[in-house]
Amino acid sequence: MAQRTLAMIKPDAVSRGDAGKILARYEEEGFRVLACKKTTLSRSEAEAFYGVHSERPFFGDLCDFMTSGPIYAVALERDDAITHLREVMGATNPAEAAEGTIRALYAENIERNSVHGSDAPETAAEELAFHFSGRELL
Ligand code: FUP
Repeated sequence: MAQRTLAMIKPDAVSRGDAGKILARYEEEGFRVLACKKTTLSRSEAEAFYGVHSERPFFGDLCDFMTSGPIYAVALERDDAITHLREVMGATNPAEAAEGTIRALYAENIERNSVHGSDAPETAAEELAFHFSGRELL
């Protein structure tokens, strides 16, 4: 059954000029791009988006990185979208990411890891609503 998920193409990938290649990969993997916007997160937006990690030692650096330049927020739809996107992204740390995954191909390190993908139906719904209004996702 068709399912929606939220991807972000992070500042490292956008600044290198890899965003188009990553969007093409999503389409090659059978995702429909429901909505896509280039935007720059404010500090408070980054802190809210990654709020689950607020007590972790990397939280400050992660928010610095995520506000360091533009990102693409991308709403994707496909059968089994959440699990499939996580597979296509690869492990959080690109040194551990399987060959051919987006992070293996593009990511620099565990922080500058090029892409985000929602990890569960509840977070996908929250993260889609974080970036897009209901009428942008019709
Ligand atoms: P993922 O779901 O693969 O994006 O990974 P997590 O939710 O565990 O982590 C969210 C983001 O925090 C990662 F994309 C990068 C950052 N992070 C670090 O910078 N250092 C770490 O040790 C773990 C995560």
